[in-house]
Amino acid sequence: MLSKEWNEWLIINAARGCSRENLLSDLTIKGGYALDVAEKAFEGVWDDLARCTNISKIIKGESIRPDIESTHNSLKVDDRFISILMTCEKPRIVFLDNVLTETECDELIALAEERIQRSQVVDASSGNSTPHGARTSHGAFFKRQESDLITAIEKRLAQITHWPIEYGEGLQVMRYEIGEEYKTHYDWFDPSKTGSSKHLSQGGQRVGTVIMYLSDVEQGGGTRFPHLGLEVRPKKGAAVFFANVTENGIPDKQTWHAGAPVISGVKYIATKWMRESTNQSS
Ligand SMILES: O=C(O)CCC(=O)C(=O)O
Repeated sequence: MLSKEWNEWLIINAARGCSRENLLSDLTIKGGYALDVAEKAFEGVWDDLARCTNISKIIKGESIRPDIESTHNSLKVDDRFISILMTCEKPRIVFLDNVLTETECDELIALAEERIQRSQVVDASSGNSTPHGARTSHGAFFKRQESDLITAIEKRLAQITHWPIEYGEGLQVMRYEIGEEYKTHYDWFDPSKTGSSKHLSQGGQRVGTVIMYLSDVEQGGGTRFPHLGLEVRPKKGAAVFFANVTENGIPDKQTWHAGAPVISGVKYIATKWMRESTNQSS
């Protein structure tokens, strides 16, 4: 445990954007703390910071994460009814049907196939994207509002989740063939990892995820949440939404999830990640 003075020093300097290396070096050399004590304090400071920045928004009645109004069993957006088939409060997960039409799914797949490449993951230390054995699918990125179809889908998602289009990352379509998967991971950026800073500085934390299923899959390919014993099975046109942060804005460890290996068929999904604020990189 750090003294009250050193803890305050750590919170202030982490909030100023000082690097992990410099903070740990000062805590160990100047503060005289053992490295494991300093590292533990450094990791814990991000929860404190998230609480501080979000408390002011909560007091003002502002939302700190996207969410779906689920008091009724369906939602009317534009010209369509979207069914709410499953909800969970903590972590916040909502399973929706009829989010996309068959034609929208097919058109998105066709667009993605023109530019599909081996999927990558964000390296926690460098922040760069790199191919990895944990994610064996192929994927295609689209710019925000790149075409009429994408704009229509993004508007619909913004209406459903009460989260502005500009806070979203560009849509990503992924294809999983037999045996391909995305092993367990979090969608939120870990603030204690060096590589996260470049992502967090462009629109903040990933506060929500919507995974839209573009194909039916004969066997396998579910979206699994191992901490909850929950698996969402792919259904063309359906979608699963989850908030990556708690109601206080803290990265939610319960959202540990995976795309299970496809056993038979081909799985296509479109993922929309939503940031805390305007995301200029998309
Ligand atoms: O393929 C899936 O079902 C999960 C995809 C996923 O985890 C993601 O896009 O973050």
